[in-house]
Amino acid sequence: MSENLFRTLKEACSEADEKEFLSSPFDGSVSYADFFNLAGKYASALQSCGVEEGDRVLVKTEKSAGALALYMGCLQLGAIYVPVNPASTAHEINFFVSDAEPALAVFDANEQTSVGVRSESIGPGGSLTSIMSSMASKDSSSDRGGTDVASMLYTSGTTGRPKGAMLSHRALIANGVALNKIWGFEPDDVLLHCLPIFHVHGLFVAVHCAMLSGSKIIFLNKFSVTEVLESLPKSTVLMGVPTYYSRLLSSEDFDSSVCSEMRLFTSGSAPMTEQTHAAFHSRTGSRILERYGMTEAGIISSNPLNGDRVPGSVGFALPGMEIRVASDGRLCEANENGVVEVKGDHLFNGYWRQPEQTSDALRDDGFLITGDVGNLDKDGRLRLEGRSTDLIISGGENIYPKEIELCLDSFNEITESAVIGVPHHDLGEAVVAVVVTNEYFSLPKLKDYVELNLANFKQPKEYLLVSELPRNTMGKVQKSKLRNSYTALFERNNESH
Ligand code: MLC
Ligand code: AMP
Repeated sequence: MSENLFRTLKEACSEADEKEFLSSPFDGSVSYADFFNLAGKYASALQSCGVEEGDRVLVKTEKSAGALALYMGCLQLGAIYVPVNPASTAHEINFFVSDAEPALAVFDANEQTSVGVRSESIGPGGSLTSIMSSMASKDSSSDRGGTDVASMLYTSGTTGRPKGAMLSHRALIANGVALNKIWGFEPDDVLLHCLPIFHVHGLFVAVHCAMLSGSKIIFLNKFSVTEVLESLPKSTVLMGVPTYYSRLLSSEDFDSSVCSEMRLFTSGSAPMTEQTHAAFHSRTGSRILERYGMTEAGIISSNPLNGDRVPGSVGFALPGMEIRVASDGRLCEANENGVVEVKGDHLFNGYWRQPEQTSDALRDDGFLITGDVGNLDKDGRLRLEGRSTDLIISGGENIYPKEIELCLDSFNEITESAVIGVPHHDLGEAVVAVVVTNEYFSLPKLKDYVELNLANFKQPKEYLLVSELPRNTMGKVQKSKLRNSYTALFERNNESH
């Protein structure tokens, strides 16, 4: 098999040519042939803008069929695709640009952004769209492949500074091929796609899985209960984060009749509660297949397609991946908790220009330290029990408290802050800021300041003003105490949240 991701995907769906690939309420219907024609035009347009093999192309756009074709065009040209959350603030974008040093930054046409590098835009009236329209579709594709980087995705980190995880052609092919096989994708599958396309989950896991079988994708711009309910009867597979499933369950219109064609529901990116799993089964008769992944490692483990899908477990290591659990420098016994470490074909190449952070994340024998706490049973089934870092996962988005605290502490009227994740009925966890302020403090002014600096999903859902933060004898803030104190803040019966 080719070690070039573009060629692998194109060859896999070569027989699908005239078949519908994307069906989107906004962008209409796009066949596989149209899609690759568009990707080739984007590849030509990028080249005419001076983008060369190995250059980074930073993309901050809303989800659309055009944005997906731009991704494919980058792969065809051999440029490194760097998608970022469209909710990112100017402050965050400036960081990504200074770190990734892209040859080109691409925005939506309605966004006026000056970032110090060449910028173009897509969508109606977009400058890159206009260049692309007059170009011939590129025939050839780059020879990059194997360990060459295909895409770089920013992940937040304990230092508060996002790091670019470099993902190679080989790793993305290995992960896509393994998932396509174990989840039993067939050409007549219809994937209902409502995930964002700037993450591993929505971009690689979902899109590659479908393309590798030449399957159709119903491509929604975002998750909405109403639109999902409309599209489910025409779909066979849905991939989601737990929030999608709890939101569907809160609708009375969601029942087994809308799922009559569905053969697979998968969940991941955040823990799914056993209650949601059970409620879903009793409502629809289907068991959600939970799997576990990470930007740096793609999908690591999965419950079986055929066989027991055990609630609370994230299943077995994928083919080509090894999982072990370690504590205090030794391997744990069966069912004993420790930190999950993984190694195998899907692992990233390291963090962009961060050799120290890369070596901190890896053991000498190449295992990645995930930071997740869990245990393996004697059959190799993994169960996750928590995290060794104070990472917050809100609606499937990762947020490191440090990044929020740095922002809060730079606001003049805040003396100190501690940011925690608190259980939330809809998002799984919600960001809460506990702050000590001086007498001139104004909450509306703080909120304006935070809005300017942090993407919306990172902004605290609640600010709690306290006179001091609890500290241990070493002076370290006791976040577990704070988490315990505020654990019921967003309980369902608390109507204000
Ligand atoms: C939006 N908001 C969030 C949020 N998303 N707040 C906290 N956490 C989030 N994730 C806030 C906005 O700031 C806004 O606030 C309000 O919610 C409404 O915004 P919205 O855009 O309309 O929200 P909504 O569409 O409801 O989005 C929520 C969501 C979405 C859960 C549907 O975030 C989502 O699709 N998440 C999936 C993330 C994902 O794909 N993760 C995969 C990571 S890869 P206000 O105050 O303005 O109203 C990975 C590896 C693996 O982890 O294993 O897969
Ligand atoms: P990200 O860095 O955005 O790729 O997020 C990776 C993290 O998401 C993992 O380290 C886990 O903490 C979490 N995660 C992914 N899948 C699951 C799952 N099924 N259950 C619990 N946590 C998960």
